[in-house]
Amino acid sequence: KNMTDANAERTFIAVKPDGVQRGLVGEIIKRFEQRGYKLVAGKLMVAPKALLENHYKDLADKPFYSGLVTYMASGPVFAMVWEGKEVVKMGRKMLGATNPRESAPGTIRGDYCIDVGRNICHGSDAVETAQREIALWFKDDELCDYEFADKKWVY
Ligand code: RTP
Repeated sequence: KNMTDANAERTFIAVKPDGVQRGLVGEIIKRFEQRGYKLVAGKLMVAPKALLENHYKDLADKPFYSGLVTYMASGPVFAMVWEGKEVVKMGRKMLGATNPRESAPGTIRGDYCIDVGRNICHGSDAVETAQREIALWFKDDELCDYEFADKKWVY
């Protein structure tokens, strides 16, 4: 592979059930594609409760935890893995603050939502978290290793 380790950083991004319901899957994919990041995995799935409980295990003692798991299990989510330089940090920046009313306009949440309990997307908060979440949501053979065929089909 002709890539430095830094350029091969990966993050887990998910369009939550409200984002899927509102038809925002394409918009969210589009922003990461246009920024220049590489999609290495993606699937639409209704997440099993056990998966969500594991995903959010650090929030188990929060008052909003059970509502959060119910919300996340309420319909399909679109789970993705994106790759590229500092994609974990940049992904969080592109999503905006957790509370959409504190998300800057121009960010995904800042442009499309209002309530923290319906904030349409998830992004890993650190490289180690990303590795844990990717392993939780995807099997190894669901991750695509490929290079962009730069300038082969477009001029
Ligand atoms: P995410 O994991 O979804 O990217 O969000 P985050 O790291 O920015 O925020 P975190 O504190 O880990 O919270 C996870 C999700 O829980 C919901 N939440 N509800 N006060 C509330 O009702 C409340 N606070 C958080 C949000 O959906 C948040 O994204």
